[in-house]
Amino acid sequence: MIISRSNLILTIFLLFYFFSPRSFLLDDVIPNQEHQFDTYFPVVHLDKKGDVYYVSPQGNDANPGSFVHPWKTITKAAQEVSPGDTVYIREGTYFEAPRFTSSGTETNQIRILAYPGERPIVDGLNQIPQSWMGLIHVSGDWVRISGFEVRNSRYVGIQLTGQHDTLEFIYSHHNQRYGIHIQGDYGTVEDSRLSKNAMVNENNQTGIRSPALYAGRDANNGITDYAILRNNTIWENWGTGITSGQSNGTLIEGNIVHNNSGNIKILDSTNIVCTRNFYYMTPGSITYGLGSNYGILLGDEKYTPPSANITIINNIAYGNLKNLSWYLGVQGGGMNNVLIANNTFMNNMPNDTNARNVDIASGSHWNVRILNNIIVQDDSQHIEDIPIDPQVILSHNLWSKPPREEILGTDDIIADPQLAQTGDPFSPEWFRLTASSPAINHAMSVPEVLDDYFGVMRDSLPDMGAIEYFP
Ligand SMILES: [Ca+2]
Ligand SMILES: [Ca+2]
Repeated sequence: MIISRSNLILTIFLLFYFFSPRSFLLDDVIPNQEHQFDTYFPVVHLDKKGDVYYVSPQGNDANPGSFVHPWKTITKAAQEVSPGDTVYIREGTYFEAPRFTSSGTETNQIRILAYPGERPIVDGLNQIPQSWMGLIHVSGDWVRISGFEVRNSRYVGIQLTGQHDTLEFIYSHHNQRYGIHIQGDYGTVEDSRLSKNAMVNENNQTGIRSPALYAGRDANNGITDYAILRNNTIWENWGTGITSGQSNGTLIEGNIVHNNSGNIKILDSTNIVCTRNFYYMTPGSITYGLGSNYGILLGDEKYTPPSANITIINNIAYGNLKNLSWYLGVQGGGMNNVLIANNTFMNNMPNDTNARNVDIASGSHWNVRILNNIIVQDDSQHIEDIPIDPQVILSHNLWSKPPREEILGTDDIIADPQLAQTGDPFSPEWFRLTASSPAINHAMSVPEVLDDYFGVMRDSLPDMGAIEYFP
């Protein structure tokens, strides 16, 4: 008789089950069927994928860390976890600064998860941790943390210095410096919320505008590679919303970034893709007029590395000081192989003499392409301040009012783009094209732009702006 491996495991399990004392089984059984494991055997771990532990404020670190007898601190869990282990954190507030130094593997991540339906809070009371550390600090690789609220860190909310670490469903707020800092390579932050970070600059009192979400400055080699910052909501931070700085290969995708001291900053970075983000300023918001309130700001500060290969496509910007800008840093330089395509840039901050909708300083630019954008400026302010430079190529843009003659391309359109402008202006739907929009089918094909803001594939005659029109 041939017995398959899974049948053999099941047989052994059943033998254990029926011939074991029952108390032997109860402690580690997952009490909630929402957790799906390929093979979960609570006692014998014949096909071991890792242990499951629990932490609760009502627990005790002398306990075994089971559901019935949980640990008390996340710090204890951090000391005990091995590859493949899962730790569920129960509801409550934890006043501690756990450090995850153990590494998982690609197939056996270490998972630190909020218990389903519960939201554990890690609170630093503005007293911990020490400078340059995260209140939750991850130096191991392949660690996944999900569902936490992190607040009042004396420095960083969560810091990732290992590789392949992932954060998801995090709410990081009221931290003194960064909300989340990815330093190690292949870090991911998704579906998270960040607000009221850079409290050190509350009401613009210090000028220390620490980013809420920051990818950069790998402690190992200086450059943070391949961070993914995706589908996060980032608002009312006293520093920059998102910064990619001293990094390579960062993907900034699908974020809603609004009313930060500045919204998105890309500097000292190579091979960056910034796509499908919606970023805006609302008059009357707490940061409005404090700091510089830029939309996307490009430039270099450290020149390690000098920025190059930046792709900015399918974004929607509304009411920023400058919806897109590049500044000349102290060491000079220029925009190096930059594509700015199929964005919708609408109105900059009113009544600000520094405001420009699209503002690019002169520099030693190379292969800068500004294509298929919709640029709307409803008031009398400048619609562009772009250098007249053969390396800055403009084509197929729609302008609501004329740019300077040298900036106007032969296939450009000067017209009202006829945006929907119905419902909430601070929602992407407001920026959809209507049926008679002159932007429809008048973009040029750009290989880098296959889909639109909503991730919908564009048709064979692409439209200008961030959103493809479908009747
Ligand atoms: Ca690196
Ligand atoms: Ca079309």
